Amino acid sequence: MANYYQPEIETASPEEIRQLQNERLVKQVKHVWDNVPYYRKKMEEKGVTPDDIKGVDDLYKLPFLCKDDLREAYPYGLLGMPLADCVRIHSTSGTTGKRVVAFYTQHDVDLWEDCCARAIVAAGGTKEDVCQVAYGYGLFTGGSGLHGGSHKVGCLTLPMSSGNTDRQLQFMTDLGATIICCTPSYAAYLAESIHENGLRDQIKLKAGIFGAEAWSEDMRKDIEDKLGIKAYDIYGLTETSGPGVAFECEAQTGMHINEDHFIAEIIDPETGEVLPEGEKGELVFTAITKEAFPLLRYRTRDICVLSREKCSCGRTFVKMCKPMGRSDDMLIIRGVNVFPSQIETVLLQEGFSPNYQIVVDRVNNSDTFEVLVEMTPELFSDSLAQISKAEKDLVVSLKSMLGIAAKVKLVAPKSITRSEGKAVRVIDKRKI
Ligand code: DLL
Repeated sequence: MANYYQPEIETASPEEIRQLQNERLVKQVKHVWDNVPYYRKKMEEKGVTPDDIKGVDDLYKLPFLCKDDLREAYPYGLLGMPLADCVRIHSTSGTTGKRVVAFYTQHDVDLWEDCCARAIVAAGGTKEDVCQVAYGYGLFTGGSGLHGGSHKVGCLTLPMSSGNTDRQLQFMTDLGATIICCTPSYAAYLAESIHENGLRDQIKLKAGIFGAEAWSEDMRKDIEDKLGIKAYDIYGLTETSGPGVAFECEAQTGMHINEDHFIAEIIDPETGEVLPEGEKGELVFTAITKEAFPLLRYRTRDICVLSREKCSCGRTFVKMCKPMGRSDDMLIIRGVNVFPSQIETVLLQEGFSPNYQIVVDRVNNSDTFEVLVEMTPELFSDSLAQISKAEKDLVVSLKSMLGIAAKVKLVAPKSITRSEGKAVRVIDKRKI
């Protein structure tokens, strides 16, 4: 019996949910104290022991974790279980060369898939549905997460992975997919292709579950109109398992956070102070059921507002709004997390100066990504062939660091405007 089906939790009273969180938090803090020396040291430095944490009200006493901690503790330093008990990793970009690696026990995978199953059920999914998973499979969490969730609901699962649009459309029409899971930008692209190919009458889609990047209400309307579906948002991050930390219901007024697995806080990103409900700030998660990668007070850098207003769907889990931006400089380009510092690392390794500019735009619902880099004076006086070779080499090095292709344009020395204050490294022309 799939254990995602727990309507009694999704609609429990806030007091019951709080009680469950209190119990799970106390247990989790003890688990981390006993098994994660890196975090135990942080607690000791703050003068906190597990005895000080009696419930959610004491959460503020615990130290934060952030991406830098993950880098410092890479790869095994935050592991909460023996490696022999872990069955999976997933990974995403880190702030510099080191990637974030998250570990899962079989129990972690099960709970994660339950969370994704809830998202599919909230989008109207049942065992009668054909669910096309067009998020990337592999190190990225999108494909595996929704795939597992789809199995738990009992849908016929089409494990398409991302890309290969012709094949996506063929399976979508031939097998009568009723639910599509992918990034919103890919959904918009699929919608366009369906129109161009005159396939609108041949598709049976009723719902889409879209996340991993920011998307606007306008984009939602556009996709819904073009595909004749209801488009649901889904949120998550690799560090907290992946998609399914929060999901939208039919009310489409924010995403319910799976509070039996995650405690959410909103903090002031400057001071770290916890903000009252309804205020805008940085979203922080404490994972209270994860065994292998049990992060406490993890700073997501996503800027958000939480709301406990009664939801018409009957679920009582707190809702988060669509992320409104980030408190760091991470960009999400074609669904891939990119940090300017990664680009800087490559340029310095390849003998360039750190004078560069990243230009991102969205053309035909797809992200364009260009990096302008100043040539060294020596290269500038070289032949065009050598300059072109240097450009090609940089494309390869950047692709290997970032995991996605950037267009590289080498420009004359000192031609990128110098700033008197903060350098303007990123020109993001996308309207989100
Ligand atoms: O993007 C996990 C995911 C996969 C979520 C599929 C939803 C669907 P990461 O690659 O680690 O994990 O990136 C996490 O992506 O901190 C947000 O900044 C952003 N993000 C994720 N979902 C949304 C969303 C996956 N629905 C980072 N809206 C997060 C806006 C989102 N931003």
